[in-house]
Amino acid sequence: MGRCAAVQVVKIDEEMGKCSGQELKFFNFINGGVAMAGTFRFTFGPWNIHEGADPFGPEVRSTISFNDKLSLYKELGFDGVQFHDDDAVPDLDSLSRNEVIEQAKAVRNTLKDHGLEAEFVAPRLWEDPRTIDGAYTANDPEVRRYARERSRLSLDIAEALDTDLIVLWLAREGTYIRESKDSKTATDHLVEAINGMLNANPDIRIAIEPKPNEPMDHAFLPTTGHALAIAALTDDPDRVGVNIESAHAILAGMDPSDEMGFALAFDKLWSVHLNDQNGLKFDQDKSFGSVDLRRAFNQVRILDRHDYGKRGEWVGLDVKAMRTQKDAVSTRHLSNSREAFLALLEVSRSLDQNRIDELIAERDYEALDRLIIMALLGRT
Ligand code: XUL
Ligand code: MN
Repeated sequence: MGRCAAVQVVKIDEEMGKCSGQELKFFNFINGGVAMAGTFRFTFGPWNIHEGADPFGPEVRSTISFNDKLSLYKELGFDGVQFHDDDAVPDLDSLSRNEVIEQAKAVRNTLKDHGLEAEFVAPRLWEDPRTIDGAYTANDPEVRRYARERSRLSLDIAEALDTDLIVLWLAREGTYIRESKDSKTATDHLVEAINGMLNANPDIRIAIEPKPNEPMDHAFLPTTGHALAIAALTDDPDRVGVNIESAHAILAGMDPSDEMGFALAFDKLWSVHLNDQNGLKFDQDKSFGSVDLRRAFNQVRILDRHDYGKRGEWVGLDVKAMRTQKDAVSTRHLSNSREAFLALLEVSRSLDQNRIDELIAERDYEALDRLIIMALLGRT
């Protein structure tokens, strides 16, 4: 990309930041397809705008109500909302099934008022005192029953919100010490729980979000491979796929773009949680591209090259603002992550694929390496 082209891209990105959805498609059309970002639609969850508490200190920013958060989505460039079950229906354990459905329908109407759609609903099975030792894989059968019942309410909420996608982040399905649970039995319990959901509603799809650790020492489904393998054991494997989070893949020692490519080969990449992670430590949920731009570039590139989004898949973010961020600028991590995605998309689409193919044929990977680095630096 020459200097003028780089300037043009910056201008386009500035303009694109003000549009979304249809507007972007039109924008791309009148710009001769230069930006070509219209096929990607972005989501985040209300938990991604937060008060900044960490395990060692209290909240540092004031709370923004759910409705106020919804009114921020469009101006940040987002068209869709990710939900935990109780983001949509707070205190759902104390409500009847009909009350849960009614409240979820009211949320759907609010979404419509804001011009937003729901991407998925994820049962939050890790906060209730009953699930201290796991939910679907708890040793106590009463706890397993509670987890399965609560999950079925998530299906009702998803239906009321007009989405067919359930995300399962299996937070406490693992062990602190190896001897506390039997991993063969735990896998059977997970299959049983997933089957319960698949059979309760023939229209829903389940995307497992693998993560190797945190809060558990060892999780039972740590990688994309585990998630896709367990799908094959269920009553309807075609309805079980994955949501791949960049940071979770990195924590498992995997390259996120390779995990995505693997899931794409199975037609099972139904959602992504883009973010970044600085090595093997706590799950950081840093802004997309903030640690390793090339790793972020390769995620964008694999998604774009294989038409992710063309069948309605959303580009989801799961990013946290730094604790140091003041109230007035506490949503910048969201717009910055989206902007980084679009800028990397632009870099990827500007590459000379014939030249790349030649270098691959010549096996001159040093030259290919340079070509990618220079493109990321805005130099050709
Ligand atoms: C946890 C995590 C969750 C899920 C949604 O690490 O990523 O936010 O994405 O339940
Ligand atoms: Mn996530």
